[in-house]
Amino acid sequence: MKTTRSEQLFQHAATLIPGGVNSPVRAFRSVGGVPRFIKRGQGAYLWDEDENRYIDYVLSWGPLILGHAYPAVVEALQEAVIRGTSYGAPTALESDLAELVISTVPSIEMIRFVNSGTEATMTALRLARAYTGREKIIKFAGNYHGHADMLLVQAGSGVATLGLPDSPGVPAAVAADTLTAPYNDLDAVSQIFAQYPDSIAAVIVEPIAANIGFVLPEPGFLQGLQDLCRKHGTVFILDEVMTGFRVAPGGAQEAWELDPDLTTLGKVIGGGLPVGAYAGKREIMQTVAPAGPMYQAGTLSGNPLAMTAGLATVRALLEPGVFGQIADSTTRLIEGIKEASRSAGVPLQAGYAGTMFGFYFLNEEGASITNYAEAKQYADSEKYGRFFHAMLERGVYFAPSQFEAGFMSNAHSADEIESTMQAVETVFQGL
Ligand code: HOZ
Repeated sequence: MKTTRSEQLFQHAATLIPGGVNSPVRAFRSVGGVPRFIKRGQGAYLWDEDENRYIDYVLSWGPLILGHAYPAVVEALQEAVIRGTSYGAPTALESDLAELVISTVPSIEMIRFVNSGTEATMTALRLARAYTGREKIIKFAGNYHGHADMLLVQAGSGVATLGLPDSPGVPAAVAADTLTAPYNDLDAVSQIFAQYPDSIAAVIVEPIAANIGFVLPEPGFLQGLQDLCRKHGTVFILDEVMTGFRVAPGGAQEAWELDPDLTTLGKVIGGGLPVGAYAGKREIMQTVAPAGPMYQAGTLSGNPLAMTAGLATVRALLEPGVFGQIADSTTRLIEGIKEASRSAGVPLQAGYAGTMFGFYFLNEEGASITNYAEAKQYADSEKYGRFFHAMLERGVYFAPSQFEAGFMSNAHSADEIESTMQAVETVFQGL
């Protein structure tokens, strides 16, 4: 496969941008080699600058649930852009998207749009602290909630991929109020509550630990967290930036019948443009300025292009049969990969929920990964790197890290799944 142009572009970018990328996992550090510089995307496919074509299971890290350049989204954006790109003043579009999200995600009564998932989680925590008058928060080891200071503690995603300790530059005083527990360990959370019964402002959790690979919640874990929060007057924040509109149309909270106080969203609700949101119970959301005293603002928040792309995406996704078809493709792919791993004798842990998925190559037959410590212990990153490059050679683009999730779109037809499976079966034989 010719990659000359990507190599040249990467070398040039590295002289201008730290590591040559604007987000660390994109640099291929954990799998080695040169990141592909992308020229265009259409449907289920990406083309790089050397004109190599790939079936894309990264999908901009989740947002593109309809595939690249989905016609209804492109047309809506073309119509919107000639009316101006940003007004810094309210629009009807913001209420249209707000109504759509509120009517689809069970627990949400009010919503505030921001520009990224990082902004959403950071502000949801400020809100929880303002609402409760408390300062401590609980997060889970390996859960990634963006890169705000108090959340870069035992974080996942790029931090896990690069094997970084907690980031320098985070003041110890800011991190001191972030208490951590292992994911899927309710007893550890109970112990923290026993130690600080009236001081915890919020528990924030990824319903699926999807920034250390893909770890599903064990039965009762999320409900148990919600119960502990209710008991202690703590705000329960479900971080659905990845799972929102992906695990089910109403997110993980619909799938597992949860009622979080606050929800954070991003990715799908922006249809590929920069959007985040924090949302939840009216009583708590009324604390946000100018309705209440907790301040948060943003020049481009709720901008008309992002709202337009989000509306077109969510409307198309909610058309009858669309979500189910994407979920069926996910099931077919992952069940196929599991079957192929059994036939080839490759120890693998694979999982999926709705339209997202992930798999680990295990370095020990029979090992099971339920949290970050186990992911670090049992995930064979070297084997993942070989698999990743062999798939890339065959025109299939999975995440360039064992510690990231995969995503399916409406554009992935039976043909793309079939081609992917043929490549997987061949590659597994040589692993
Ligand atoms: N935080 C994203 C993965 N969970 C990576 C985003 C990117 O590199 O674009």
